[in-house]
Amino acid sequence: MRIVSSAAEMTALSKSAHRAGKSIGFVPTMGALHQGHLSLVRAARDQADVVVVSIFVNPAQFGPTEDFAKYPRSLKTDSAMLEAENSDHLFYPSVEEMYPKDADTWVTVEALSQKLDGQSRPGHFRGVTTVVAKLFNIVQPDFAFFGQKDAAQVAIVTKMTRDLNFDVQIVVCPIVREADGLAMSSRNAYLSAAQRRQATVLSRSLTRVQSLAKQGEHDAATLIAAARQVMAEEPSIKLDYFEIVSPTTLDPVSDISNGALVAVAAYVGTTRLIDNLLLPTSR
Ligand code: PAJ
Repeated sequence: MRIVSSAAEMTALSKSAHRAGKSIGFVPTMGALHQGHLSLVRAARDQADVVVVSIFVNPAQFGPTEDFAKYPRSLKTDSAMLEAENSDHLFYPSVEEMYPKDADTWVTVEALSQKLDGQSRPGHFRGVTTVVAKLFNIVQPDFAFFGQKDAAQVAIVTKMTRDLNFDVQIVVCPIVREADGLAMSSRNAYLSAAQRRQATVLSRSLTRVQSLAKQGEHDAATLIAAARQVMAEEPSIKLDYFEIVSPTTLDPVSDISNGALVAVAAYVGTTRLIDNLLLPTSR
């Protein structure tokens, strides 16, 4: 696997792959890789000829009081994991390479960026869409792989890809969980042993909604109330939001019969965790 830190060199590699008739599968990440990330790499390996993974802790998507400085960075173990998955190229740019001092252009999906996590993380999705647009231009992928774990990010990147005519197919992969249900996340590393146990309440609240929905409860307000009751079982965890929305517009729905995205975000100590569940249409 080749580690590439220059954007121009990355683009040259992608162009030569395309000239050779090869398709490119791209997995953007911020590193501190776990099985969730690797599931995307495997999907890329299955679907494309050349697999490019990026690791870039993107300062533009962190708020001023957020964890940019302490975000886990582990290039050595990450690159060994990617090597073991037969990735072809690791794009690992510096902040200066991605954001030269005079950079002054942003990509924003206006309305969607204000919904769900966008409400409590102002500017977050502007940072995500700007870096993903730049990465798409640099890597020139045919397919780009994203995890359902970040459901709002999926909706926003899909919208950006359409609105800006990126010639990239977005492939969404299911959430990979720990044995006790906790969604895998690089941020789980911040949790103490006690917090790690408490954190399972997020997935338990979603499971509760899922079983009530299966029993025929279609009213979103009733489902949210039941989920909030489960969340209250861990009083030290501070709920940020629990919402039932359309997976594409991220607007609340009052009835889940046409399918819905059930999304939760909560603070476990100072660590913000998110999780979600896609309910299928029951009509
Ligand atoms: P990061 O949090 O590193 O996640 C990279 C990709 O891995 C995202 O598409 C995310 O949804 C996926 N992922 C994370 N945990 C997962 C899990 N448990 N199961 C399945 N997929 C999972 O998301 C970002 O980085 C950044 O915002 C990025 C898109 C790289 C832009 O900076």
